[in-house]
Amino acid sequence: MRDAALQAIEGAQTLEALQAVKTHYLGKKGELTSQLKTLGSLSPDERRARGAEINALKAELEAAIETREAQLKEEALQARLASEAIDVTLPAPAHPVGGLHVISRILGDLEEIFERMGYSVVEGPEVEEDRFNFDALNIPWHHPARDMWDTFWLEDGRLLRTHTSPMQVRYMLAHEAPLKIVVPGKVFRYEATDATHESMFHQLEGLVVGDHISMADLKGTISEMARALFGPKAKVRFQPSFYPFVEPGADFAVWWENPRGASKWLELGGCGMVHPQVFKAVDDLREERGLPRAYEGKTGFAFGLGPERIAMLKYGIPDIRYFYQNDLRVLTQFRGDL
Ligand code: FA5
Repeated sequence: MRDAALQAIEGAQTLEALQAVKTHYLGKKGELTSQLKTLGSLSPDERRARGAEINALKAELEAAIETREAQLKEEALQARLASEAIDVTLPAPAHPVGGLHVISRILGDLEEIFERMGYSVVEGPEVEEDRFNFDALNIPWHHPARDMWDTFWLEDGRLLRTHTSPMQVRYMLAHEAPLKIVVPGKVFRYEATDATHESMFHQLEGLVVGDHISMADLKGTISEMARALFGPKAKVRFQPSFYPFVEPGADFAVWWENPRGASKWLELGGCGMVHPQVFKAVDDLREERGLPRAYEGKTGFAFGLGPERIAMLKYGIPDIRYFYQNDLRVLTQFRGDL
């Protein structure tokens, strides 16, 4: 029995198999246990001798089981370690990468175009004061032109700027001519949205002031921008229009050579020669602050355009509302390079 038992212990390949062997020999009804039970029928001398023999065998089997059990546990541990090992040389799973919003990219392109022409890029506040958004731009409170810009008013009398033009005033308050700036930023209008109108959108304002700035400079600048944006064949059209802060005023459109479909004029923005009333308002505000009047006799031009309109045309996006619904299926198509 000893040899068979030791062989069975050695041969057990799993802890469960070893437990079965243990039960077979040492369990309550096991082979060895049942031999112990027969001792009672032997004479005292025989019982002692046989008892000692059986107990020695029991101890030997128990020791062998313990050893085998330790071996099997070690093997199981090694197997688990091997299977759970982390291969640090494997490439990490790819994480989705973010990108710039298509409007940020268009504004970035525009800034670059104007920086190449010597302009500075400056930004202004989105919460604005009435006098900068309207009054100083020759739009007093009773002026019907206020209806051109439906306004979100705040409880404290301030407002969400309806255009980037108030930065014309703010910048001239703090700086003297000559100056050349563009102002990218968000603007807000309290109006119903449709496929071409949002209540929050962006503008890029431009302002150039100096001694002999003319309408020809304005036209040349807008044409240059159009060529940089849409290629050397881009054409620009100016049509008379009214804005209280310019005289004369115009709207400008760019001819869009669409490689995939119908070409058309894109109404991009408003522009004109800075109104003398604006220079006067700026000088009055400067005087109020103890600064010298600086804009008498100066001339300048200004323009304001909508980058959403550029993006819609350039990428064939049919509805302006797609830009701000945060739908990744739309946005990731225009992510481009980081
Ligand atoms: C203005 O806001 C003037 N401040 C522009 C200006 C600046 C004129 C300097 C003269 C001198 P207007 O409201 O037309 O003008 O808006 C200018 C451009 O912003 C439009 O041509 C259009 O491209 C864009 N825009 C206007 N309203 C919306 C709107 N609701 N949603 C999207 N884009 C708009």
